Amino acid sequence: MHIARMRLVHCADVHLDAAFVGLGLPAARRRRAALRQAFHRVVQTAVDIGADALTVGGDLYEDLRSQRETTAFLQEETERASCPVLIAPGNHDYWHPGSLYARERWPSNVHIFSSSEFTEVEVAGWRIFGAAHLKPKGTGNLIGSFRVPKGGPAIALFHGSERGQLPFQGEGKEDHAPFTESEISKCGFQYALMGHFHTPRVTPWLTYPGNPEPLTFGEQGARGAAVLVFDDERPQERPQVEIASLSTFSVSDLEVDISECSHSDSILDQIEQALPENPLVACRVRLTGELGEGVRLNPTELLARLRKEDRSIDLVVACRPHLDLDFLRQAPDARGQFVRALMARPDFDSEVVQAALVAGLNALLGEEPALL
Ligand SMILES: [Mn+2]
Repeated sequence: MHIARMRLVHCADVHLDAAFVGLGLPAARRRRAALRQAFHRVVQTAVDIGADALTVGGDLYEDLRSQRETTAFLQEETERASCPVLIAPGNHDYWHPGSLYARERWPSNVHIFSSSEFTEVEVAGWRIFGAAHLKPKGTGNLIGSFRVPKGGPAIALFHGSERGQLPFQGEGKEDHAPFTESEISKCGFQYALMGHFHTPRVTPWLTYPGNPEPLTFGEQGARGAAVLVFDDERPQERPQVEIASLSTFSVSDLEVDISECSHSDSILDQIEQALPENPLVACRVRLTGELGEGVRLNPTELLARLRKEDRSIDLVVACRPHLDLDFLRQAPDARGQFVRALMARPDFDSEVVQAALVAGLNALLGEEPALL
């Protein structure tokens, strides 16, 4: 017998313990704390709405980086959900005998799928079928050859790349467990609860909730978990899906023109003025314009000064150096020879040759990697 409605909270790609490469240690630590807060809020959402289950579409944590504390945190939080918690491991938290999933004890309300074949769990009279990644890469199509056994409406829960969406999800997103949306109904599923793509996406057949807390720059827009309401009195109707915004940080891209800066301290001032006051906005600052004559710019030094406390800041140096090429090409040493060789190239104005010019001159002058 079915209970007419099923309410689920669905999240994925929390990436607990992520490295946050390039932000500096204090900021990265703060961001990892925010990942935990995000999952805490996901659980709280399930508690608040009295969800029938909390589903996790993989990449809950990062296997290679998982810390001992992560286990205790997850055990406590999943128990607190006080509803069934169904976890379908992904490529970052793939199930293997040494994984947290396999070697730790989990509260009795937690079900971790441990086979790459779909297996069934009943939730409030509904059938949820989950499958797991068993390796960090090279997982093939999990859904294609599966056929849902006869019975009531069935919902799939797994981590995978819907092929039609790859172009939307940015470059560098690996094709883990690829499948196409049309396979969902072909297998006999009514709907699929997904993980892997970090941009939230809701279609009539599937939901990618996205990561509940931004992991890299460019991940703009609301981040959180999906709240889904299924109604079996209208099985042909799609579930109602809402993305609840739960993140602590937001990410922002700023452009700062440093052409008017007359010394390195004024570059620092200029950036600081542009930064939002709210320290929970992570900023990627792109420096543009042309450096004034004699003004030195050392991005490493600048970042160290900008990252007061645990602020999440990154710098992209896209400004042109001030170079007196007429003077430099006449230098009677390796510098002159180097500049003349580059100037003779037909692609001298290209970005890559300009970057080589600056890097080469820095090297010849025995400077740290920095702009002149
Ligand atoms: Mn993934």
